[in-house]
Amino acid sequence: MARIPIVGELPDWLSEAANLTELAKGSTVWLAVTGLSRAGKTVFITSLVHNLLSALHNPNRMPLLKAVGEGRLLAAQLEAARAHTLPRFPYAANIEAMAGTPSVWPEPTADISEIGVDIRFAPTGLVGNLLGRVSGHAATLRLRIVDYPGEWLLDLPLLSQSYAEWSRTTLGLWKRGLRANLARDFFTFAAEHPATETGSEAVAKEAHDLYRALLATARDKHGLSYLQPGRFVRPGVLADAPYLWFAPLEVPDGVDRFAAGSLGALMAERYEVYKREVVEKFYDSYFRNYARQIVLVDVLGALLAGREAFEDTRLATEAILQSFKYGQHNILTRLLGASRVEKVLFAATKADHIPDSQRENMSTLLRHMAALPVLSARGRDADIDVMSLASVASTIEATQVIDGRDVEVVVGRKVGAAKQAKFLSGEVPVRPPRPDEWGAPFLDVPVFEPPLIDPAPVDGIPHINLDLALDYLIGDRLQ
Ligand SMILES: Nc1nc2c(ncn2[C@@H]2O[C@H](COP(=O)(O)OP(=O)(O)O)[C@@H](O)[C@H]2O)c(=O)[nH]1
Ligand SMILES: [Mg+2]
Repeated sequence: MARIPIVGELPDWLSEAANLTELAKGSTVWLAVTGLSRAGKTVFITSLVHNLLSALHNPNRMPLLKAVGEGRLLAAQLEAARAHTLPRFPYAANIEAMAGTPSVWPEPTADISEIGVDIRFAPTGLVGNLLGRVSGHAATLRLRIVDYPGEWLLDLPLLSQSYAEWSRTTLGLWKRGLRANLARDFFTFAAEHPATETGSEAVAKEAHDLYRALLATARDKHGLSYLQPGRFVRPGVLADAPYLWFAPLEVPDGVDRFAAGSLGALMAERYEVYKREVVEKFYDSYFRNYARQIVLVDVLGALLAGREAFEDTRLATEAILQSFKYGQHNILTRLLGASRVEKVLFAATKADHIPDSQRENMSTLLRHMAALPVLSARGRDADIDVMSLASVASTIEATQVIDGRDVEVVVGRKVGAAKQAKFLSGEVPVRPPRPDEWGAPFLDVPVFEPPLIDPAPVDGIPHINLDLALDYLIGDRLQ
């Protein structure tokens, strides 16, 4: 008779599974994909799904996902459409766009969406032996992938700030550097409307419109990204609910309450509704399920956009990191209770823009941008790792002789260009550059046309490290 293995040898998730029959029927893992707009979420999910669906036909696409590399993948198919609570991620339309002639990048999307892939696989070793008795050796993992705007995570600090505190912090930031220039009109308005004046719907709405226009300009024209509240930038389905009609006001130090009927009181009331109805609800209804998350960061884009934009991306990345830290008296711990994010990968995207030798630099830079831990931290916080990847490799590597030296370049076709060209990237810095080191742009980052793609899930899409990323995120669930 076979000996019953000790429970200590089982992977964590299995000891939590109800029983083996349950496991054979399938378990579910949520993978949330987030990042600031244009970081590459849509392209990442589209390529990931396409490569998973293609992996059976072309295992060479995803060898570093161990279930594929070890030949244990048995099937992967899109989950049948059912009554989803979230809008469905437009995978088919995106693939069609990228496989067209000319090939185009998918349309940007602004709201949360999801898509499911059912993965059938042969489990390894111990689990496989146990499972073999109930199911003939196959297990199913349902991977539910969710795309949500990283901007929403920038709202976490609001939960521990009163309206007065938030106003002071926010306007303090807008008084510095480039931001001060952009915010001039808003400050003129704020000076004319102290928090103590009689509350007026019209003034509140005007303040809101001005502030929201300021956020849009900062993002679209200057590449800034540390912008709060997140829903003013990425409203999703909320669009223009009246409780959103608030904005920060000049609130003197020491003041925390406002007289009934004042403009400050009206703003504070809406701010509190926003926190409760939008921010808390997002964490409570959605975020708590997302045990595995990947945060995409366009490190190269931020470097190119210059010092202030880079510093803003750094601030935003650091703020996003806070959603994965669970201190003892942390607001998030109170909100989420026992549900915890287990693994987070911070990934520098679009690594196909630079030669292989620079990619390590790019992940190191990302690590330093947000003081990300060097090793995954065991314990209270989520396990965190950092890497660089390209969801859709749109270039190939080559060398070019310059001044008698071999220099690595990438070869690709810029969108709209007639033919391919070689691109030299220069050295990616491993630390955020010092203020005096900015000046000439570090890198010349073009928008490359995606490669030729077969819309049928057979050949897959060339990528860099997509399989490695997925193995880090869900590999333990495919053992
Ligand atoms: N070369 C290259 N470009 C990419 C890659 N991923 C994203 N991009 C570019 O970045 C743009 C924004 O990506 P998208 O996924 O729409 O960003 P989202 O706003 O985070 O969903 C795309 O239209 C592409 O031009 C990649 O892996 N390689
Ligand atoms: Mg998108």
